[in-house]
Amino acid sequence: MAANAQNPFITNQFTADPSARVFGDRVYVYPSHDIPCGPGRGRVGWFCMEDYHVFSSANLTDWTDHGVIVTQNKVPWVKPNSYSMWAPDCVFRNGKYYFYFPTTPRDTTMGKGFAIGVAVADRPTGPFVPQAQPIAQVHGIDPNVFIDKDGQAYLYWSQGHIYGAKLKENMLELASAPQTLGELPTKGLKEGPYLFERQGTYYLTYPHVANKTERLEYATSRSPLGPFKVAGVIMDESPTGCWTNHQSIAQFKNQWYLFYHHNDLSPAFDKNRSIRMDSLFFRPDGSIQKVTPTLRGVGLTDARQKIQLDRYSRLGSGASIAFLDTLNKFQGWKTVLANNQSWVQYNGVAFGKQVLKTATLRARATDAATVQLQLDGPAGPVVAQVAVPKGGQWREIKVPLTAFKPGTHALVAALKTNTSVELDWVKFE
Ligand code: FUB
Repeated sequence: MAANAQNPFITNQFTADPSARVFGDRVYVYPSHDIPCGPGRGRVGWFCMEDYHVFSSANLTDWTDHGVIVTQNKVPWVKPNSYSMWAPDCVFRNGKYYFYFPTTPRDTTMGKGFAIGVAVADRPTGPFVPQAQPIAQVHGIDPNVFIDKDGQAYLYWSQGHIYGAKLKENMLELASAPQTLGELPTKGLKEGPYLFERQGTYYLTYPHVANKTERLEYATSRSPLGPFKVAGVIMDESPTGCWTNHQSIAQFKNQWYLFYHHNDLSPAFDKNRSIRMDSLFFRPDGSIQKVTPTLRGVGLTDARQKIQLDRYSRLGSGASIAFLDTLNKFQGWKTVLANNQSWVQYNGVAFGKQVLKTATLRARATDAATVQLQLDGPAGPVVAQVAVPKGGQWREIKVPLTAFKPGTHALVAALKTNTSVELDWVKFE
């Protein structure tokens, strides 16, 4: 499968809490939409979310933003300007799409905290029509809906514990009393339930604070409401301290994927997050192999596209990553090579069979620099040599390829002069 969803894979806005669903031949991702708080908009230092977008892709490479599907002040029961549209989910049943979202109700007699609402649409991208009232008897956040093979639907949510209940056929009301899903860790916050079934095993996945910040864990059962047995860790805590993580797991074209989030575009404030995806694998006994987060993401990158080296697979000594524009982080990143030992490697570049003749590198250097493009690792064959002129401006420098090797290769950009250089992207034609 050819795909190159580098991480984070949505970079036009902040996104979090991705719920990925396969509807037909596309993957739809329903995330939360973080925005910076401001005067009269949310609470300083906290989550601020006023609406939801949906994104979709047929190849995990090209993502379409379908725009806003639900917004706080158009939901009749929501407290106006509460900016608390937290982690959602969406499922398909009997020709309709049901979008579940937690937020703050206007009616305080419902109790403190969050309620969970539903909006219904004929298409996965909406228009979604919100119900007049939230789901009765449900207080909490992070709704997740699972429909079992026998057609019974279940709603899961969190509020200190993780809860589950059967849903009625109408998908709008509970069909059984909420039940606490026990046998999960009792110490440390648990939230964000996401349940799926594979080969008769029900996997309940959830973020849990086992130490300082959330890591992704899972428990398994032979039935949707348990009893569950804690089974392991899917992803360790963020190495850079992003306090939350939030997952969904989906199979698309015979490959399983973990969707999660990190604060890539807002390293100094972890309530402005960005969604990511990486491949996920099961061991023969059904257990989940721990996923190491990557910048490279999933699938192959076509050599003719702009290859964003800063979403690297490996970095040599003296190589580092920085924002292209620290005042507008949505512009993305650059790779900085500091000396003649520095290199960056980007795996999974699909060169195809048709001979490519040139490489174009977007780069800049204060003093003249020479960059070699190599295949298959820092000791691999050189396919192009790029002279980056001095001057410090960004330039797109096109050079002939000295060799062409068909197929899929790791691409390396290595600095060969003792001057520093900054690289944005490279592409082949
Ligand atoms: O996005 C707001 C909250 O942060 C979610 O509801 C939690 O799961 C955590 O990711």
